[in-house]
Amino acid sequence: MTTTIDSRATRLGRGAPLADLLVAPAEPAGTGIVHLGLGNFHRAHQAVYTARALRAEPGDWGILGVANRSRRVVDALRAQDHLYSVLEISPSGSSVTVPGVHTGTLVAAEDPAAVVAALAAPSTRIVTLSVTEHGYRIAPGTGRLDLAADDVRHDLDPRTAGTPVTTVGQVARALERRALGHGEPVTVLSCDNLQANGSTTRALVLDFLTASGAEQDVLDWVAASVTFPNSMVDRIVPATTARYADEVRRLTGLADAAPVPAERFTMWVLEDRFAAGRPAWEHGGAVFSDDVEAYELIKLRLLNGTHSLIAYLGALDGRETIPDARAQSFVERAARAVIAEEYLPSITLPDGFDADAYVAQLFDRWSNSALGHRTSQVGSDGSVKLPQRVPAPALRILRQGAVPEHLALTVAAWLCCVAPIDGFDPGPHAAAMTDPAREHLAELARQTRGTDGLVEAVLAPGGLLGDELADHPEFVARVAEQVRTIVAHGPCAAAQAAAEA
Ligand code: CS2
Repeated sequence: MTTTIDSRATRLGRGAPLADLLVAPAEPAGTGIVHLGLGNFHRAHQAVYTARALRAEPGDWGILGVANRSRRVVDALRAQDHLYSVLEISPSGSSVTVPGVHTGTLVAAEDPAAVVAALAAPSTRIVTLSVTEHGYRIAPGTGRLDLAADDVRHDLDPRTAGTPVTTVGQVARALERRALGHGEPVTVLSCDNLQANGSTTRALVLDFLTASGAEQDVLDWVAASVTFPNSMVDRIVPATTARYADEVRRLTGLADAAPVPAERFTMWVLEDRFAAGRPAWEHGGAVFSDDVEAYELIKLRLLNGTHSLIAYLGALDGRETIPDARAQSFVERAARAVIAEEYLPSITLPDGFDADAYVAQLFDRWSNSALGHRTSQVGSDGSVKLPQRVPAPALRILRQGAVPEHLALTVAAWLCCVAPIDGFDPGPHAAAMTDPAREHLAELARQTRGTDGLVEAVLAPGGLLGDELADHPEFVARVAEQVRTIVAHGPCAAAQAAAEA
């Protein structure tokens, strides 16, 4: 018989299976965290660390989860007393746990005023974010807030100050309210794959406050009472499909409308700079360190950057999943080359860091075929992911007088997947990739002539990948050449050309 995964209070007492699955046995005493971005990543990462922290040290660190637009997860969670399962999938088998740390949910698009009120409440001591790279509205190339974006302009307008729709707008308006009201300190903790994610978030919030004409008192209060720790987050978490719910039901007998699949591996390294306390996340395995930057670069480049290359080459080769893509020998060779020759030399590794072991573990993680992580998921949003992954290591090599062949291949393969190229069909997995720049790329393709024109426009100053790659015509030419090779001969030939260059 299948029981719905709900009502911790009643089922616990009856010895239902849920009791054995719950990570945090008692309901959190109160809500100390408001989280923006109620996606799968948050629910399989921070929520699990928080549950383990609460099991070790109970406290009022329940999480109010805010979804940006979609009601789907919120409706499901509300119907299940905010309980859901995390299905850990490894090649040797799967297991289920139930974090049980969410105390409520909101949908930002439906009630932005309630989101600002929650962020501004004195009981909120930490604001966490996992809103993806796109969620920060960083202007291409500048690293600053995109003050020209329609939704940012909406949020800056004094007439709509109470109902901001962007993440930065919501956080900034709430901080302003805290500053002018009770003044309780708070921590804003980004859990996204951005370089220096805490410092970047702080800069974006300050850009917003300055552009909105915030009083100097507010800026002074933010400087004194709000911290923005940097953090490196890591766990591969695919999108949910029906087969995961079936698996949870098979393993536990529980019906869960919002399960989250995840690999077993998980890692969190963060700076211990919290303005108003924090859960004892170290009990969940989080590492507090002053050297977060090195871990961020290792993760963003070795894992995320290479992931992008695997996803684009794989999709162009007709592969639906990352493990299937990675299993193609030309993809594996390209992935190993981009790591060894282009990403690793760009990072000063922390003392004692075992790069060989880390890389071996990456290839194991990418081989997890039971997880079924899609190339179209990793390949989505390349226009906002690649700026975090590619330009800095590419420029380093270009300045030494060489061409980063596999980074050029990464950019070329991305363009082949998401930019319209005359007479070229990139296949169904590329077609399934979403990217906020698809329309812009189509416009550039209309305005320019041929592959060279398109690549030049994409890499031009003020373009999607920053200002500086355009100073290196040899890079621009190589990307264009690789686009032509992919179109004429396929991704394997392009990878071969990169290896032989
Ligand atoms: C991936 C990441 O989709 C992507 O761009 O590279 O989501 C990756 O799976 C996570 O960052 C792993 O921690």
